[in-house]
Amino acid sequence: MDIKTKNFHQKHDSRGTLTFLEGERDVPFAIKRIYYIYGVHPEERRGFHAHKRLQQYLICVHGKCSVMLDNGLGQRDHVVLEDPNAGLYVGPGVWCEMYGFSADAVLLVLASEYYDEADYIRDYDTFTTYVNGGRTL
Ligand code: T46
Repeated sequence: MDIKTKNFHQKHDSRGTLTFLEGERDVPFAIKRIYYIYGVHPEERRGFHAHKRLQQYLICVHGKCSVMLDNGLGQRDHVVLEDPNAGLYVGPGVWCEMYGFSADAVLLVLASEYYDEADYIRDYDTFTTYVNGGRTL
């Protein structure tokens, strides 16, 4: 499955901590878009889609949330995001569901492409057909 977790650079001093990352250096793409998700009810789930081309880094910069990742070929993973210094890379062709948001969670996402609804696969059966080679979408 095309996912990985990574810790970014941190600078600590008496004033606190600064984390930084650079496009095409710390993340493997030029960052074209940033969005963030917050105010999610703890019982709510989001996502339920995969992307055809989009690469993303998910960083929970405050609070906590979890991500379920599925490659459509029988492999599933769950990743807890609760460290503002840690990112989860999600490549194309990975079904993604976010859940378990704490009330104070802020999920920051760095994306390799501008928003394009045509890049989303929002139906799970269509997704499994897609990753199994039925790429006639
Ligand atoms: C993803 C996960 C991690 C825009 O107009 N522009 C944007 O850049 C984005 C991200 C969304 N939207 C619109 C599309 C929908 O009308 O905002 C609305 C909510 O988006 P969506 O239901 O796709 O949100 P999530 O939380 O289910 O998924 C989002 C991203 O869309 C998706 O790419 O990988 O976060």
